[in-house]
Amino acid sequence: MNGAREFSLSVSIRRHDEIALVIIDNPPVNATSQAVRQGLLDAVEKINADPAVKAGVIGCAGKTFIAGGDIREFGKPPLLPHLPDVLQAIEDSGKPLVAAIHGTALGGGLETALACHARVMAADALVGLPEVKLGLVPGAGGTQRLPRLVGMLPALDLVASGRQVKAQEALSLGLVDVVVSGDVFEAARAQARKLIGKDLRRAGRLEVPACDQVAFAAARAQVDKKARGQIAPGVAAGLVAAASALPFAEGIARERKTFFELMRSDQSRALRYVFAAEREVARVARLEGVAPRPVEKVGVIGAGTMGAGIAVALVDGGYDVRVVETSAAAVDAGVQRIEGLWARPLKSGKLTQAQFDQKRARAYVSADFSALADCDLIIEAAFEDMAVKQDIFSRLGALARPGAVLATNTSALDVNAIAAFSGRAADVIGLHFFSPAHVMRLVEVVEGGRSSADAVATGVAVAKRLKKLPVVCGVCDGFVGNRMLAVWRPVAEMFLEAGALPQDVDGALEAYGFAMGPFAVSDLAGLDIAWARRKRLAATRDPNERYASTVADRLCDLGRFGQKTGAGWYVYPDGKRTIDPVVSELVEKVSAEKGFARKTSPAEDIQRLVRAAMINEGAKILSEGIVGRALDVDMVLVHGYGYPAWRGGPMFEADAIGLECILADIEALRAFAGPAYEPAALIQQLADSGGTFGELAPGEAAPKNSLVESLR
Ligand code: T1G
Repeated sequence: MNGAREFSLSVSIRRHDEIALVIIDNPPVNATSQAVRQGLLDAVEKINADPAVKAGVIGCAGKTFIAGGDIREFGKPPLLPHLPDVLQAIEDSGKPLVAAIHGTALGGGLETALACHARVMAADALVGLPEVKLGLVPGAGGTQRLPRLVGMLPALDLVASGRQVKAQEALSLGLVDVVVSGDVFEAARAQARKLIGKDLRRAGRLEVPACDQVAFAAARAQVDKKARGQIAPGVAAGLVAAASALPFAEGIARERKTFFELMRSDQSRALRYVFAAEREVARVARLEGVAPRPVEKVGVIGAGTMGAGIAVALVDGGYDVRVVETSAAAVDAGVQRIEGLWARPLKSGKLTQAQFDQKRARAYVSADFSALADCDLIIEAAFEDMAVKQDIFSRLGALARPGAVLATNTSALDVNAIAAFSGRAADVIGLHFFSPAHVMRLVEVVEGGRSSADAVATGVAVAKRLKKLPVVCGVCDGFVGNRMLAVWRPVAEMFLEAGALPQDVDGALEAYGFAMGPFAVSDLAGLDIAWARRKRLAATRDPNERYASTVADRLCDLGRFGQKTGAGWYVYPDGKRTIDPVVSELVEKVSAEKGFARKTSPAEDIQRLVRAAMINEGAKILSEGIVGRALDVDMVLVHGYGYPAWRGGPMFEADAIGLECILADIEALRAFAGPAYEPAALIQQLADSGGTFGELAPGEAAPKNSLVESLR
């Protein structure tokens, strides 16, 4: 190494004194693609071959340390050199090597740092082993080096959860040696200088610290329970256990073998699809090049549960917010609700009092409608009643500044009708948040028939700034998510009439991987919302359609609206979901009244028919052009309705299973649930042609004379 600076494609070495600085520069996130692995290996060799160099620092250009293996290379034949071999060379280096961590050191990135002889971390950086979130396990020594450095229990937690760790916690765990708020490279150089001539701490050669076996077994059992059908966390826990049972080299070999097995698994394929879809979903071809309108000040109408959650999300996203209520009492209640949402992070120390005060000051709540006059975006989150919306949007049409985007958070009403009230429909969109709005990532950005492209692009841009997932969709009853729910919830109810009890259906769907079964969810959300919708639609319901909500109606008649009334499909003594014999009796009674001879349904039947209902409706949504891509439907279900991410979403799963099989399930569903569940033409068509939902080009499923197309 002669000059002060040498380059490979993505890795360069800079040297001013006896410390060499190895800089990885592989945008966007410095993933360990082949060129990086080769460059790192060359750098270690050069450092060790150059007598003028006494130690090295490994760091990255750009906004982050290595964020992991290159996801684009996954599933392809691995190219030499392999990352575990590169990291072994780093660990075995005769000269000290120190990692300088900024941004997010994740997966293979943290594994690289673990192979170094010391780690220096910027105070605002994050580290973690998120491989389980991609259905994988760490594949470059993470499961073997981490327990040796931090102990078995913390390693189990980090590897099995995939969570990201802040600098202070990393320091106290012994995961890093130094945390700095200044120049991380300078601090790493100083650390490297200290190690010159010393015995180096090589993680792979350390003894695994002793651990309480009972506590470890309990923690492993907890991991399995939490995984709800996902394989990777339990497998990762097993590899951590192997660290204390096997010599390091054998542990590494087992980890590597397991990594490749999981790479080929359906679950990993699904989770990698979800990772890509989460990033793709906000890119909508027809909005490309459309500049969003600038937004700084946002109005929110209504400070109920939704309005307060939206206001908090907006302030957290850095907007100035004007919340408007109808009376002084409602303003007080709204202020309390908003403050309440920040109270928990304040209590846990996630927010300081100063930050709380600052946020609080950015949400101005009043009963003065004219406070909205200079807002760039106004989100209406008032009562779900067309007359209320009419009043609000006609007033907004007169009051809002020209160019302001007017959004409704309606989940059930016609956005086109609401837009018409404003007299400026081009400015109107739907922004359908999910409750709790400051937590849930999904936002349906509803494009009305006359919404202008830049108003829609503004909705997408604002959702992105809130770190949410915007799914652009057209107008239909329930948009994507509630429309899907409106077809699969009745199927769940039909199983009650046929012989199951709520806990059987919930149990089957929770075993499938749903966070909660439909009846538990309904208790959480409140039975009264769906009840109101059923009553609203009663007049127009097809009398030939099978009606399966009788039990739900009777529960509502009894005032059992779910958790908020202490009883619904279940009862909640001490807050714990508990089976209620009263509900079992009611279910049996309704079955008898309707003439059903009750018999139990296998969990698999429940799972397959509920899934078939979702896929069928998803196909109709695509055919009507309500969304452009199958991934839009999947993102709504995974992020809004607890569909297990490791299954990819209903449309991805349908493709993976094969549409001929799905078609057979939908036919079985129609036989069970009635003619409303006729197979969608699109599925028949794709099954005949051997096509898949995933291969459809954006909008291809929709005929050119679809509603959205014709209105555009
Ligand atoms: N490989 C390739 N591209 C990646 C990538 C990766 N690992 N991570 C992100 N990108 C792309 C992403 O697709 C997007 O590109 C752009 O970078 C910005 O990402 C052996 C093998 C790092 C916290 O799981 O968590 O290591 O879509 O929009 O919000 O054990 O990306 O715009 O074209 O997300 O600032 C483990 C995954 C891999 C980390 C940045 N690592 N990435 O978030 O930007 S497994 C991960 C993230 C592994 C070893 C195995 C986040 C981020 P495009 P972004 P961001």
